[in-house]
Amino acid sequence: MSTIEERIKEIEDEIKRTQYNKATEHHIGLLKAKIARLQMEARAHKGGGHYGFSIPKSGDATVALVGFPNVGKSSLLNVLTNSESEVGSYAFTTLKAIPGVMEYKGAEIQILDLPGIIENASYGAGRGREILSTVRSADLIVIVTDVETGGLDKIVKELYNSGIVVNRRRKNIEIKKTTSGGIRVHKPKNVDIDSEYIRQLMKEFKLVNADVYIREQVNEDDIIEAVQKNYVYIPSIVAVNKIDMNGAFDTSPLTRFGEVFKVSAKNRIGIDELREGIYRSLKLLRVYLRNKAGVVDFDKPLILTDGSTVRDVCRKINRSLIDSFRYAIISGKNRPIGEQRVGIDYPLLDEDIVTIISRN
Ligand SMILES: Nc1nc2c(ncn2[C@@H]2O[C@H](COP(=O)(O)OP(=O)(O)OP(=O)(O)O)[C@@H](O)[C@H]2O)c(=O)[nH]1
Ligand SMILES: [Mg+2]
Repeated sequence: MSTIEERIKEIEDEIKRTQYNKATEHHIGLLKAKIARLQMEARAHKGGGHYGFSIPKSGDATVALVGFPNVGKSSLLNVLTNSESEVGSYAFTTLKAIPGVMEYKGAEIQILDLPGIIENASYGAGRGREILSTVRSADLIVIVTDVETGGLDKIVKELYNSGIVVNRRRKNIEIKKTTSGGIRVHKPKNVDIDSEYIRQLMKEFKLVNADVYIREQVNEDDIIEAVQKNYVYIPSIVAVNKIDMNGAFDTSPLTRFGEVFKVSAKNRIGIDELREGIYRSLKLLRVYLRNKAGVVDFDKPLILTDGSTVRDVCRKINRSLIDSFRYAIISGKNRPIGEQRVGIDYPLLDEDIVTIISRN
């Protein structure tokens, strides 16, 4: 371990020893900020490396299977996709990223089987850097565990240490550096985080002059993430494998990591539900196009992500359509009022039927 890593461990131990209460919460928050800053330093030290297992992204979305060794990640990849990843009854069977494709409701979803995560992965243990760097670019994380394995918070911690936040969204916080004036905190009355506390947190990151805009209820984690900027937020679900060994397994402690699916890769239990859960969590939109002859192709939807607009449809068909665009006609299952004429920035719903009218 490097000296930075030792220093982080020391502070982590101090947090563990400190009873959490009103009198100590700010102290603990500042220690967390210190850890976050040291971790950033540790990453920069090691070259910051964004070198994953160079698997090119393919399809409409990418899903990473993340979990301890031997829980059945490869077995799951094999039942979810067309791929064959080696399965073994011991830890560290998988040594690199193995991609597979799951076709579901017209979407092609890339699933990545990865080596197991172990403690200190974020410091590079067990090819941790490559694993976490690959996970970083995923659209969804499936945390895989089994009925005999606990400690998922350790996995979440390794992800967090490498700058990956699961199952939580980015908060509306803006930090603008200034040249003078100290730390000025701007927040609505109902946001109760203490301004002096925010000043102290900023100090941990050596920020002395800045305007801090806080637009909703936040805690110190949200602030720490906003200062460092290099966090990614990825939704997560949990797959509890080997349910054939213990059907009564209690999943309630796991719900804080995301929606939980009980599965058995071996006996193919719960696999369809997991497929549907993956698809639903990706929040993909299916858009059907009407061609010049007026025929709708329901077999080959365009797959877009939540929040996409007509512009994204044009972009997917052919960039030049954006320039020649006149208007679009939209209808669909989720549009009770029937056909509507809309502009290029109109937001789409799942299963919209779209006709693009262009100038040529
Ligand atoms: N009982 C039972 N065993 C399973 C199930 N799925 C996988 N296994 C067994 O669990 C062991 C590990 O399976 P893998 O798929 O290799 O696990 P992994 O998570 O990819 O392991 P690493 O690559 O080493 O991290 C193998 O012996 C599998 O046969 C299941 O649903 N039920
Ligand atoms: Mg494996």
